[in-house]
Amino acid sequence: MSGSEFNYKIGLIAPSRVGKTTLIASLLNEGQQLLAGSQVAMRPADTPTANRITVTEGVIRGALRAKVFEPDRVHSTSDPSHFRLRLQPRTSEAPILFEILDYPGAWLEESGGERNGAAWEDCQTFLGDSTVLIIPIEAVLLMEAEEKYERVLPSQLAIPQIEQLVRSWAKERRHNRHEPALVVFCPVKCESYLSDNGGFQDKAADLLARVKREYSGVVQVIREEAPHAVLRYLPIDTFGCVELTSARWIEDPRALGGYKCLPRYRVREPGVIARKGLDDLIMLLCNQLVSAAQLRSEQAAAEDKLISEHLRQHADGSEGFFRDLWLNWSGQRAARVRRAEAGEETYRQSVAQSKTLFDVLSALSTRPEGPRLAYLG
Ligand SMILES: Nc1nc2c(ncn2[C@@H]2O[C@H](COP(=O)(O)OP(=O)(O)OP(=O)(O)O)[C@@H](O)[C@H]2O)c(=O)[nH]1
Ligand SMILES: [Mg+2]
Repeated sequence: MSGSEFNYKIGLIAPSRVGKTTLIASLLNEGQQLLAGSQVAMRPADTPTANRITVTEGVIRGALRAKVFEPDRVHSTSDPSHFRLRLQPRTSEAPILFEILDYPGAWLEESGGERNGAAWEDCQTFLGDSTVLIIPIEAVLLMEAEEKYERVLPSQLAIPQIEQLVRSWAKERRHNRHEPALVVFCPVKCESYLSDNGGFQDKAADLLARVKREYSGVVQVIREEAPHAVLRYLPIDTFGCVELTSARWIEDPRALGGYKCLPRYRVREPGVIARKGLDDLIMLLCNQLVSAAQLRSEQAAAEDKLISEHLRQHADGSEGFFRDLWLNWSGQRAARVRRAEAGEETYRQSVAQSKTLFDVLSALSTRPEGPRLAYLG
């Protein structure tokens, strides 16, 4: 936390090419749309964040211009970067900063590799500090792996690596039990499996069943280490306007498990992004993050109140006739009263801050939950 700004870290865990960068960049757009006309604004908190988001958006919009969407036209992330989004109530001095770390998913697969071990350590520290974990899941891989290819799933979904990271995260949450702890399992690229956003088939139940099956170990780890954590399931379309036309499996000795899935997509006319599920994600984040902020603010207010009461007692309390007399004569009593008044002012200010945060919470979390949201575990 810097100054009066609440800083909330959001951790993302997924291997390469799942859709982390796209998801983060989409959050700002969705947040702004959600907050349009309200007393709260969401903005990039710094120039690098603003630039990264506009560059990512430009690349995606460009890729969706074509009739056929080619995923490889969107490049992998090469360096870790912090996306910072500020949630700013128009009337308040107490904004909330969402900080999301984006990193090359390949680092998760190979623990940073030979050259990036230290930077990967930093990423892991960030993930451990995050109260919220988002686990984007490659829906196409999961849904298109028929029996013969199912054995590639644990390695290509990076389940053992995710379990390890989640275990460290859950241990941290166990230490900070009073804080909210949330994990959101988010299948992405599910445009062709759900029928509520232009898709032709409804495989929602199958998708959920497969996520439960493949991530059961991850869920178990969280249950063991941090039973108080809330586990949600939320499929997300960051594009919404593409359709899977085929998913071919080829033998590839470099691919984990020896086979690689090659999806092909058609762009649904007119190629305009139709996000789905991100509003629920923002609502979940705000609920959890702001209630954490509120808790912390209330704790601070309680501490300030205690100090102010202590100072007041110290200022007013009688310490015996001769000592009281001396306190008054020497001017120390007046100094104590001044300190007590300053303490009361700090207390009043922190209460006012809690109220502002509460306003933000109400603005964002009164939305009803969408039908895609489910509990997991
Ligand atoms: N069909 C579809 N493709 C998506 C979606 N989200 C992302 N993609 C595509 O999936 C590919 C990978 O997305 P990225 O956001 O770059 O993935 P990443 O997890 O950041 O990958 P690394 O940077 O390598 O870790 C890109 O071609 C994206 O355009 C989605 O919701 N639907
Ligand atoms: Mg990326």
